Amino acid sequence: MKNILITGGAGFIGSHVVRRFVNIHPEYNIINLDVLTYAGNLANLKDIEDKPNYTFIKADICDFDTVCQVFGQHAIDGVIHLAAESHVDRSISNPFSFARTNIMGTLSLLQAARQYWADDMNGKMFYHISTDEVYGDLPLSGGYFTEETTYRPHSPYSASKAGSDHFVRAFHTTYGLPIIISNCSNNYGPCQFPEKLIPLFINNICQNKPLPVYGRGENVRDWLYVEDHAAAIDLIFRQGKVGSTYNIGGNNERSNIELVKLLIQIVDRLLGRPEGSSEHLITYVTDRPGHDLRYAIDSSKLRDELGWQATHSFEEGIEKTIRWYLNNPDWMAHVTSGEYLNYYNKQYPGS
Ligand code: NAD
Ligand code: TDX
Repeated sequence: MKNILITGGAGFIGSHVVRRFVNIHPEYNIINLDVLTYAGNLANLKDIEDKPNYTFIKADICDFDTVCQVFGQHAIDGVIHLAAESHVDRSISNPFSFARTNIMGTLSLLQAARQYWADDMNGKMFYHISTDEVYGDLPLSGGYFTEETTYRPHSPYSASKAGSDHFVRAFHTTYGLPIIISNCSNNYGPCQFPEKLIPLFINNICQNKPLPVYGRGENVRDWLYVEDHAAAIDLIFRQGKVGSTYNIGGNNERSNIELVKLLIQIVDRLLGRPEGSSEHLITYVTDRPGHDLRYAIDSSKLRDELGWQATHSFEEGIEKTIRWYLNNPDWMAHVTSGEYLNYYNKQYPGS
């Protein structure tokens, strides 16, 4: 039985990763360590919280002493590190919290792993979940990020993720820590905090609120269904080559305005409104400073080495996602009211 520490497991991607590991890997004890910021929500994991191979710990990855205690008490064999400040707009208004959590928090986990595994690194693994935004951006005319693309982060968020990636690689080179990094494109799916484009706009369309499209909506993102990302993480964690980087992408580029019109079309249809009637909600607003123009991922290394491929088409994934938000109005209401924070802070008092 191996003991796997998953950080940030109460967040969007983390909750899908935790559920997948708890349900399909009974050979692992999953320890979910999350401080429950505004983005962490244990309601995302209600269905698995009583499983015998699952433990939740409310703690801050920056709290080095507590992280060391967790390594010792739970005899951690592997780490899948997702805890982070993840929203680009927040990083523009408050870069300090991004440097603290994403860089110092990652360093705290690396240092604990290095100390705890010092006598025997065999079979151990420190896996950092990172983003394609570390590579900067691409022109609309073409090109793809590969694992060899030079780092050129533009936002405080991507700079902090680039910094954490560099620390992870430095611990491999300097101390021999067994590490893997994956850099993924934009995820979408159930349980994403409604500050990100897709859940924010689905909610606003339902409520007849304006849809704030930055600039002219020409920026392009490569969208991947979150369960396909979780499946890639599972494969890379178990079969990836130590010291390697893997790019993960959806091979599914859309301009923001194209995506917003598709969301409107589907939500209108599902709500019984004339399709496209909510387009009047589109409101062009001042662009995000330093807004990356286009992301596109070449994930052929992951496909060729480990046989991964996405199983959800965009049409299937986006309809499934929209139906989930429409069928879970209580989740959205609680998240937007902040009620869940009060509830879970009572259950798990602490920092
Ligand atoms: P999220 O914001 O939904 O969740 C982050 C989680 O981390 C939350 O549960 C939060 O409580 C926890 N957390 C934050 N600070 C913490 C701290 N100091 N100590 C312990 N826990 C803390 O993020 P997400 O979108 O699920 O992203 C997860 C990871 O994947 C991040 O590392 C992000 O950079 C990366 N990533 C995200 C995307 C995407 O499209 N969302 C794409 C590529 C990579
Ligand atoms: O209100 C909005 N209006 C708008 O036009 C919001 C919230 C976003 N946008 C644009 C900005 C981006 O071009 O939509 C696109 C997607 O925006 P976000 O959902 O904020 O995602 P992005 O900035 O691309 O970053 C995401 O993908 C990579 C995640 O938040 C990161 O954590 C991940 O690393």
